[in-house]
Amino acid sequence: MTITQKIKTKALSLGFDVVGITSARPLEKDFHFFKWWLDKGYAADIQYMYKKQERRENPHHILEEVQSIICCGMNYYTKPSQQKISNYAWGDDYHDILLEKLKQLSNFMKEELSLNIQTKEYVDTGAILERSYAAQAGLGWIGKNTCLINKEKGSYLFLGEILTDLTLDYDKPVLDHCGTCTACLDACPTQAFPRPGVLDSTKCISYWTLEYKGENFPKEVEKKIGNHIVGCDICQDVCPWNSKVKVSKETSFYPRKDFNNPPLETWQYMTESDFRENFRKSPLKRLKLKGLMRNIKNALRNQHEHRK
Ligand code: B12
Ligand code: SF4
Ligand code: SF4
Repeated sequence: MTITQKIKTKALSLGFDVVGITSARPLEKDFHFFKWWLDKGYAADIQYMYKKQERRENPHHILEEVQSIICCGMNYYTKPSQQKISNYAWGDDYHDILLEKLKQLSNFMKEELSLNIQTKEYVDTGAILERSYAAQAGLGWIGKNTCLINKEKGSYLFLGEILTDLTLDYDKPVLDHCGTCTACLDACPTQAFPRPGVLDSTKCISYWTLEYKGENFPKEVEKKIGNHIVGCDICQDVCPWNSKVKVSKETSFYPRKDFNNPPLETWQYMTESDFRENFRKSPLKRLKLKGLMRNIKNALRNQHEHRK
């Protein structure tokens, strides 16, 4: 087995569902697309998207000697989403779970393969074009809903990567399999896609419920959010490539008690200490009690108006 094969075999045995490797060279076209997207205002007021641009442009600004990016994906699908809390947020925080596995993979390379290498692991929060490198590494194609989709595993995949100064064998990108389908574009309740493959965060429910920091939603978006509390999965739920997706092997992603059908009427009276207790290790922690309450109250208001 080559070193590349040993690394990939280990990644799969650690619980990743897909793994591919690509050169760490800058992806100029993707970075230009990213800049265009920012200039159009499609990142809304997500502050971290405007920072550390040199790192997004060239991963050498993260790890000077970087040669390769090992891209890993992990299926997080647990059940059809209830449209209130998005699938990704039902269990433990994916950042911690994937990061731990990436660190184990780096240790394997250093200790068991005795490689004298540098590594830097990221899951979501690094200023790196994650979907672009994952697509270069052959993990899947970028769908019209902007998600990375794998032909066998669908798009409910979290992405994480290891930057390393080791040179490895590289994978090739795969073909686009969206074809003439437009299911995601048609199903988006807020028309958040100005065109296929472009998402305007200022219209996306995921942005409003997760990233927007204001105390109340602007009047014109309140209703559009409907009964969503955390994120939104609609443009993935309708994708035919997710119709046969298997449930994740990672049990820590499975829904916690109450998450399948959250008792909003009781949740709205949650105290700080209830919040800390209920959402320990959960991605909902990031919303803080204030953000969760804003979302719950809006969802309840919309539910009541809908019933009238
Ligand atoms: C900001 C952000 C958001 C924003 C904006 C989303 C967006 N589509 O850009 C908001 C808050 C809306 C969001 C929502 C969600 N997010 Co998010 N998000 C990010 C984050 C931090 C940055 C994404 C980004 O750079 N956007 C800018 C646009 C321009 O980039 P992009 O869509 O990724 O496209 C890149 C490539 O596809 C390529 N490309 C695309 N089109 C074109 C066209 C041309 C011509 C070229 C050359 C290149 C090119 O270049 C782009 C730049 O790299 C990434 C983590 C990361 N560090 O990358 C996670 C990430 C994209 N999010 C993720 C997830 C899971 C979600 C949600 C499902 C969460 C939820 N349930 O609510 C939704 C999905 C909504 C959707 N349809 O995308 C996953 C996606 C995994 C996957 N399989 O694709 C990521 C990768 C986090 C992770 N590590 O797992 N997210
Ligand atoms: S996550 Fe929801 S609101 Fe955002 S683009 Fe997809 S379907 Fe539209
Ligand atoms: S729903 Fe159709 S168009 Fe949208 S990402 Fe899936 S295959 Fe592509």
